[in-house]
Amino acid sequence: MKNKTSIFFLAMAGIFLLASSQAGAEPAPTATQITVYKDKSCVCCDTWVDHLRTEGFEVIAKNQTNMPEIKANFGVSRNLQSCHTAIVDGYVVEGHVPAADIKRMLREKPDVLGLTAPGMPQKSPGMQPEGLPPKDYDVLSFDHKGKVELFQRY
Ligand SMILES: [Cu+2]
Repeated sequence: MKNKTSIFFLAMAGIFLLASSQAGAEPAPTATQITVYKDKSCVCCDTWVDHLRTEGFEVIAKNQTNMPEIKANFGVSRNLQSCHTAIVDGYVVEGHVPAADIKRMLREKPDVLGLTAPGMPQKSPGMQPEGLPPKDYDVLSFDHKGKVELFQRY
């Protein structure tokens, strides 16, 4: 009789431990997927991809030979262009836009085509060592009608 009781309590303790460990385990957050189109020889594009991965994005990098065509198809006009062009959740991200701005856009869901950092800002993620703060450039939003607005000033 004594033996049966202790087995019962051991089993109960086991169930309790199992239940509490499951309650404490939070589901792993799913990483936001972003597809980056870039030229194979673009080094700063690869460094920007690394920046996105460091910031928790799941990056699908695709080497292309027709970047001007891709930019045109996504509605990135000439004056807004940079090196790589990315697509995340239906938005376009052109050039060295910091991950923080992409996350903010995905949170706020503005009515725009996307974000761009035109040209090749020297003090931007992908252009300077990872972890240094972005500086001396603007991230712009743009829509399909050609309306361009300041999204973030660095
Ligand atoms: Cu670049």
